[in-house]
Amino acid sequence: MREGGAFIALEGGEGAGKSTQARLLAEALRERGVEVKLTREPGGTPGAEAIRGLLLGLDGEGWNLRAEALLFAAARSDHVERLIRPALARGQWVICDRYLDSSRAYQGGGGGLSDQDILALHGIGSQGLLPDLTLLIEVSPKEAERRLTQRDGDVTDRISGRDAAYHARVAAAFARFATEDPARFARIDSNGSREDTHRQIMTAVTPLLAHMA
Ligand code: T5A
Repeated sequence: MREGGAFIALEGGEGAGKSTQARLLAEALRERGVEVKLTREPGGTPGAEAIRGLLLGLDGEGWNLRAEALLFAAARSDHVERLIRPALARGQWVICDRYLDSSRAYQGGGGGLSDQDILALHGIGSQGLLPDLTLLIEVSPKEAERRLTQRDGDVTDRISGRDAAYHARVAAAFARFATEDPARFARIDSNGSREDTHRQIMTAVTPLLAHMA
């Protein structure tokens, strides 16, 4: 692992509980005396938040697939250079709600771009920075829909509103990444309670805590 803080990303489909679990993890780490920077993608810096608005809020046809991938990579580049790397260098732990594997799963698995192309953009934009640990938060499509309907009613953004086949390809891509790289990924079953999911996450984070102690 690099010098400085640890970098943890939470990944998965919409409604899996990533934001909820990112907050709970940040609180638990702070209680243990760890300095935590909680952030999200797309976003995290003023420039990246502006790109978020372009990506998720645009009315009408939206972006073509390659432009979409470039915009996510551009937002990530600013986020990595201005927030993530400086925080890690200060010894802070960065907890990021979505990161590179979302581009690989959505623009790659869902949209059809090659993994090689997504990783090439990441090499240019963010010098290939990878998390120390990626928590893949998994939930059944039915449970995700129940949670999102309860929270948002009929409102969706332009990516989460894509059809079920797209989201099935996204979920399959996430699962494949985790299988291919078990050293970086921990798969978390989030179909149960918030507390149960949080317990699994703390178990996955324990080796990092021990390593940093
Ligand atoms: N995207 C993003 C790309 O296409 N490429 C990229 O490179 C990146 C970075 C981002 C969109 O952009 C796409 C993916 C997305 O479509 P977003 O607004 O950031 O959009 O949305 P999501 O990340 O999808 O976040 P969501 O809020 O939809 O899902 P979360 O964060 O997984 O879920 P969360 O924690 O908000 O929980 C949803 C609801 O369920 C409840 C919560 O209280 C909440 O109401 N809940 C539970 N209820 C019962 N039991 C539990 N265990 C629960 N856990 C949470």
